[in-house]
Amino acid sequence: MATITGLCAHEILDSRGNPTVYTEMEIDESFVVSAGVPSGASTGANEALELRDGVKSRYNGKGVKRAVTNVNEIIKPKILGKNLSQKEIDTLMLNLDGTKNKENLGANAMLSVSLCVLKALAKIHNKEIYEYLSNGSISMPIAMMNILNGGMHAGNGIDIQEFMIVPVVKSMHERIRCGAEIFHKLNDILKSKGFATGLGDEGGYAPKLVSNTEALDLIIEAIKKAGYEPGKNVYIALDVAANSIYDEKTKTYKLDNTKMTKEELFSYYKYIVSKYPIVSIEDPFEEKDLESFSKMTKLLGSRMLLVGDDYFVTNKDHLKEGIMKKAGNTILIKPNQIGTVSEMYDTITLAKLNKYKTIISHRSGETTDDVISDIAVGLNMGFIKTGSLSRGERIAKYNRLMLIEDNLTGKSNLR
Ligand code: 2PG
Ligand code: MG
Repeated sequence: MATITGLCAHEILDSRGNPTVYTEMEIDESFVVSAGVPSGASTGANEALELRDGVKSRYNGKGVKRAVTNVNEIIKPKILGKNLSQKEIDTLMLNLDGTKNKENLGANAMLSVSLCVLKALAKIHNKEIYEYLSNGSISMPIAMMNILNGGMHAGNGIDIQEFMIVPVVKSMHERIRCGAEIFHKLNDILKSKGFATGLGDEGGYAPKLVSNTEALDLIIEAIKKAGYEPGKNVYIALDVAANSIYDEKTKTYKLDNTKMTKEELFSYYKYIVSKYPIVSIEDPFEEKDLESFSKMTKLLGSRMLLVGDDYFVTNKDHLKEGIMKKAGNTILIKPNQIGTVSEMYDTITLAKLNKYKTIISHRSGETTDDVISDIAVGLNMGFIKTGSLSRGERIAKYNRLMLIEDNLTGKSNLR
């Protein structure tokens, strides 16, 4: 059995220039693995706590020195010399933390260690992470690529947070090629119409448009110009992230500068899914409104993915409630929403048992850590959402997927 012989956490920066946790773990004094933790902007109220220092004079309160110290001074002495076991190390940290929401240690501190354990386990088994995770069957995911950013990920006044293209072509390489070609055509179209081509947090364009349907029209145009067929080999997915357009006081949503009740918003969804090849909508209503989510699932669930992110926060108890209320048919899985790999597995297992589809997801603040690509393949997630076809931290995941596919198809022979 392998033993943990070293552990050291550091404060590094994420893709938005905010501090995050990066941890290195040594096994048997012979090799070191490392993991970087991502960070969200549009977070669900029930996500596990991301511990930040709150010292205004340092990184505007966003420092993670306390989380780093928790790894180096609290977790480290307890796990040095311990056997390398995902369940045992995760349970040890959960007990050490002792809270429901990881408030003491911080989910960022815990996840950095938990991911190191996963990576080290793959290594001692002499396997790639996706191989280690697989129970025999392996599949490349369908990617949802966020080529036009709005909401809290861009300052362009577009309400819907993510406009994603979903290429459904044969291989991972072809899906990524298709995404990149459409992304570049969108650039040409935006330029020719006089729009800015600056990027949002997830690497998609962030033009100032008059409406959300204008964004959809531009994407359809880009798909066609790139030589693909909307609704045939390329579809559209949306993350409305409805929490961020919801006003608790008036119980209304703001879309295209109009206040809408939940019923009006539902009608808007019915209209856009009848007009555009939309195959997936994430977080269509604010996270407490499971009832509207259920209604929408009843009406549209047989023809499209209805994805719970802020509703479920990768947490099996929240997913259970969704299952009971028949709310959604798909769960977004973000490792840092829950904080340990073991709990993430449990949630994925519960989802699969109940025939919910699963999408592994990046966060809007990312590092170059590409472990979610291995998780997508090894656990047969079906789908991955990892941003646009630009910015190193997003591309790292796509590149890893292409290399995995090359491994799987025997195209990785060095000699
Ligand atoms: C989301 C995510 C990732 P954030 O809402 O699905 O795209 O955004 O990381 O800001 O929560
Ligand atoms: Mg979301």
